[in-house]
Amino acid sequence: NEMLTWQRSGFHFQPAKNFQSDPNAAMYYKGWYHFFYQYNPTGTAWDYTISWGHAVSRDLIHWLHLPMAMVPDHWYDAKGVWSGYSTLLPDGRVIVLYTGGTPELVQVQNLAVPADASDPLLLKWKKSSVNPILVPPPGIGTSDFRDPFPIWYNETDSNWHVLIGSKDSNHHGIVLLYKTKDFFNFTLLPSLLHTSTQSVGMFECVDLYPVATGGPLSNRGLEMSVDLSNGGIKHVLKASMDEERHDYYAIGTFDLDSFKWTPDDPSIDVGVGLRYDWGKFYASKTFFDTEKQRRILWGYVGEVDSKDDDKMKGWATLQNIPRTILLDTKTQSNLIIWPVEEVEDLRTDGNIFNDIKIGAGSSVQLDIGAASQLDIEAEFELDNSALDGAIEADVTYNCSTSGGAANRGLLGPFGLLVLANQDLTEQTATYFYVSRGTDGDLRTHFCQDELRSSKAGDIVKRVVGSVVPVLHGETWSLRILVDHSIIESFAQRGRAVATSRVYPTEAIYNKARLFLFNNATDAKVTAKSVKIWHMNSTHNHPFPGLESLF
Ligand code: DQQ
Repeated sequence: NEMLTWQRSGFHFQPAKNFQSDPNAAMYYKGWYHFFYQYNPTGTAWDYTISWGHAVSRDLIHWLHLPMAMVPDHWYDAKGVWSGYSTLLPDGRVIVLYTGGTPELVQVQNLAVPADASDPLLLKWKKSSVNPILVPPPGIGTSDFRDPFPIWYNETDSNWHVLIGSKDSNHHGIVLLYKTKDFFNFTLLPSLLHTSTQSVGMFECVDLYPVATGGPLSNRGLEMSVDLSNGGIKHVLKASMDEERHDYYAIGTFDLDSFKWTPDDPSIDVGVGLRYDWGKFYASKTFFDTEKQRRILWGYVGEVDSKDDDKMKGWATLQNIPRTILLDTKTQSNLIIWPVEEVEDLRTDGNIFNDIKIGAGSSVQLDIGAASQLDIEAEFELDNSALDGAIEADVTYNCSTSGGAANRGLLGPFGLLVLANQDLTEQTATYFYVSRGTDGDLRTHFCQDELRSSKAGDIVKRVVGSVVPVLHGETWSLRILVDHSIIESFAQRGRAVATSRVYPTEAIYNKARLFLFNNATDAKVTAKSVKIWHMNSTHNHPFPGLESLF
């Protein structure tokens, strides 16, 4: 039916059909960005036929879907070619390490290389004859040993280093570290890279990478091999919590001598503190883009509708628009996560609105025509008199327990209603909620309210979000990518992110609308500027000449 058809994305990464999940590996190789991901060729949900899907792009936005890179075809991956990572070795070779499920469901690590390294499309992959190269070590559960990542070379001891996530007997997430010179003989280091301070369970899809705290390097991504001796470098450790299903990161220090990573603040360790994304986003990975010297993050954005609906659609889950990652040099305590600049090439038909006053308790429709594929940048100001006066006794606001955008405070909520129908009975609200404590300090929450996003049943709807730093003199800013059933929102130029999957029943096709809203009881809110672009679709852009290859 047309409601389900409408849900397919216009410009997000999406194979023609079936189920996709974890981004497995990405790299720039001989002129192409390669993307590998968990793909089920036989159905719209995860099962043991899980394989590696593969696509290439010139710009990280327009994709050419290629045949699967790897499928379960050996005993050591009979129950699935699970997640892993590709590494571009300094000599130009490419290797892939991945987890295989054995017939007994033991998780083992395997090695694969391109069958023909001169092929820029890397169409064929060869699994190593010595697989599996790693089996679970004593004391580690046979189904708690997966997702090798990243692999980097350490010149001081001429070894490759591989991280693998697991959990210990106290239910703490742990990161094992192996060294190898030949990807055949491995040494497990006696100490762990990290043990989570809290009992958060298995660490899936571990990632570790450097970021610069200031100076010229802080505007670009860094490779694992960056020289640490001059200081000014921190390391981000990230893991996916397989019970809670969220991706957490923490900023800390990586000591190359002891091979230990220590969080700056143990109370916001991996698993309890910062998230890449407060909405739906999982199993993410970064890669270093050698072409543009940036670190890029990808995660998959699962469905929150029913498995039956997925079957009817014939597909399930999306990948986010790839995001660049930098350390926030102003706060030093969070990352800046922002859609890659290439997505802006899809912008067309720009609309700019300036200085729109939104009275307390009102909404303003932005007349832009059909609003299913948009890129929005909005900046808000609060009236000074309201800001000076308002003291909110209750500063315990929390997006997820707040009741959402319908719940009024002195200085919020205010923001945008996307994928809304005309009478606003269907809408997703992306908003700020500002409060001033008795200490005089302002606190800003950035939330996305899915509670009214669809009139359909059998959908998980939440209010997601977190506190976001708004520094002195800054306006409140939102960037929102709207693409049919996915909404990716960025507050304060990427200090906090929230992604939602939504399934409107009325706010679809040319009935999808866009509004500004202010539901504060007191504050006058001005939308200083709102820029809106309609976004082109990407799925009908084959690379001339190449389609015929397959
Ligand atoms: N998905 C993969 C695992 C990984 C999990 C299997 C995370 O390797 O731990 O599809 O979503």
